[in-house]
Parts: sequence; C-alpha cells; structure tokens
Amino acid sequence: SKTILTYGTFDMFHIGHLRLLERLSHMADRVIVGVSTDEFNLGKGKKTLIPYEQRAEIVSAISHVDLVIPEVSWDQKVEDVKKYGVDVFAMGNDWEGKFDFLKEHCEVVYLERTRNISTTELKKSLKSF
Ligand code: C2G
Repeated sequence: SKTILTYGTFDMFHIGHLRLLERLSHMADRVIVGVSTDEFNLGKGKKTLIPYEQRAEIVSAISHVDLVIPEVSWDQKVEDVKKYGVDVFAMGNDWEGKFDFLKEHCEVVYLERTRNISTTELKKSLKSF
C-alpha cells in the first residue's frame, strides 16, 4: 500500500486545506499529516489563532486523514519519511522546490493551491466585522 505525507499549520481550517487533504487521499492508501505545534510556529514567526491540540483534532477528524503527527522542527521530515515508510511527500506549490532534498527518500509532489482562500485573508476579512 502507498503512504503519502504532508505538513501544515491548518489554522482556521478552510476549504483550501480540505481540498489538499482530499487530493492526497486519491494519491495513496494512507494519508499522514504533520500538524505544526504552536512552538514550531512561533519559531517561524507565525502566531496561530487556534491552539495545536484543536488544529490536530480537526485534521484527525477529516475522513481522508489516517494519522496526525506533531511537526516540531524543520529537520524531522527525513526521519518521518523513513519512520512511516512514506512513498510520496506532498505540499502545496507555495512550497515549490523547497523540499526537493527529500527526493532521495521518496517521491516529492507540489500541488496547486485552492484559489481565493487563505488563513491570512480570512484573518483580514474578520477585522472588518
Ligand atoms: N493550501 C492550499 N490551498 C490554500 C491554502 C493552503 O492548497 N488556499 C495548502 C498549503 O499549500 C499547504 C496546506 O494547505 O500544503 C496547509 O497550509 P498551511 O496550514 O498554510 O501550511 P503552512 O503554514 O504552509 O505549513 O513544514 C511545512 C509547514 O508546516 C507548512
């Protein structure tokens, strides 16, 4: 069977996140998602609105997702690919090329992002309410 792995923050879960996870489920039999911890995000200078536990629980509840693991560092990807026997690593194409170093361990694919939605935009539009 085929295993696919992706990572993300999935803050304020929206249709762009769902579409990505749906596509992963059509590409493999097992979908593993690394959800970034609040500390990891702080390290990226990113503040998350929804705490890790809730973001992880929401992603786990998506039928297309088989396993959720915490993303705690930039350096865990190779270890995770080996540990879970990952065949394909996939990310939205806003990351195009950034994870090509994984090509010696698994297939690497960058997928089209869903248009007209992002957590950043959602936060902005919330301000006008
Ligand atoms: N995404 C998408 N379409 C959107 C918004 C997001 O396809 N309109 C995808 C992103 O490309 C990413 C995934 O959904 O593959 C999760 O998006 P984010 O939560 O924004 O992930 P990010 O903050 O980029 O974290 O180590 C990698 C990082 O953890 C990725």
